[in-house]
Amino acid sequence: SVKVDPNQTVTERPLPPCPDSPPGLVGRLLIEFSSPMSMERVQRENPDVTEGGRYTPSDCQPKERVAIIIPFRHREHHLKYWLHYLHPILRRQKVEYGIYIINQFGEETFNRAKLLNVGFLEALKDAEYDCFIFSDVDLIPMDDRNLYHCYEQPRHFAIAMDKFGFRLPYAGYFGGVSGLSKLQFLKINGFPNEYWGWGGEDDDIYNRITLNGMKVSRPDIRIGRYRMIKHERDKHNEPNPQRFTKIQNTKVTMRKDGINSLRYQVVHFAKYPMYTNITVDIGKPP
Ligand code: UDH
Ligand code: NGS
Repeated sequence: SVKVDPNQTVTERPLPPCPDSPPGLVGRLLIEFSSPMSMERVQRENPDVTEGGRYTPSDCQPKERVAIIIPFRHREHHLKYWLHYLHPILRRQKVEYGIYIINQFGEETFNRAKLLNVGFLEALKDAEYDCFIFSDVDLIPMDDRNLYHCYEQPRHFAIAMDKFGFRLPYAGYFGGVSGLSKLQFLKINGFPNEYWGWGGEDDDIYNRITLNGMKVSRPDIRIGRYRMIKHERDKHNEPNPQRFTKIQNTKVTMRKDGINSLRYQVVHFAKYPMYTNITVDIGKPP
């Protein structure tokens, strides 16, 4: 806040730290995907979000800077809803954040975990982030008390999804929405780059976490609720037949496959009003 002295010199007052439980939260939210959505409306309703989808609370000083990384290809319809719901939630949570869409270039087999690794590095080139939240584009939290920041241990946010009857499908599930601090992420050498197609990459990340002596933290089951936007199976993201054997080998592969072996090329980088879009060529399966 800026205060003008009687002698006309301008002095900066430090903002108070943001509270651990932001007072403006509303709790359970009504989430639906039947009313049409447009980017113009999202923009109109979020005037305090700045270019590239960045936001900083104006009345308090957040403890950390959060990069939200979304793996993406051909899901424009989902992205509009995601931005429509998440910008106001994150604002109420008093998060300082930036939104990064990591768009896989071309039509080769999709690779979610590799895109997330790219998001980690590219976000760090853009600003000094301390915390990384990795979210599928079709998952919307149903309760704003599910706070999008980092924790003492790697966090699994999407624990009670509608498609699983609002329960965790299995004890080691780490899919959908997860968050790691910069240090936690580097400790596990980031995510695997070698899971092409659907499945298993989230289980590999879970293995990396536990093999490195960490433990997944989760919100209360009544709070970690999510709605998934229903959709058909994507093209070029078929179930990966190698996934079952790969997740048996995390202990040996994690040292050489990860953020230390990541190779990619940025094809296009653009800051739009509601998000930053990074189109990347991540190659194809061997
Ligand atoms: N993603 C894309 N484009 C794709 C594939 C995946 O953007 O072509 C992203 C997107 O953020 C998605 C995430 O990667 O939310 C995970 O994709 P997924 O296909 O692994 O998971 P999802 O649960 O679908 O969205 C699983 C198959 C659904 C079959 C449904 C049949 N009823
Ligand atoms: C497991 C997959 C995970 C996946 C989870 C939920 O079986 O990658 O199902 O899938 N692991 C393997 O295939 C090894 S879902 O019901 O969302 O399609 O996240």
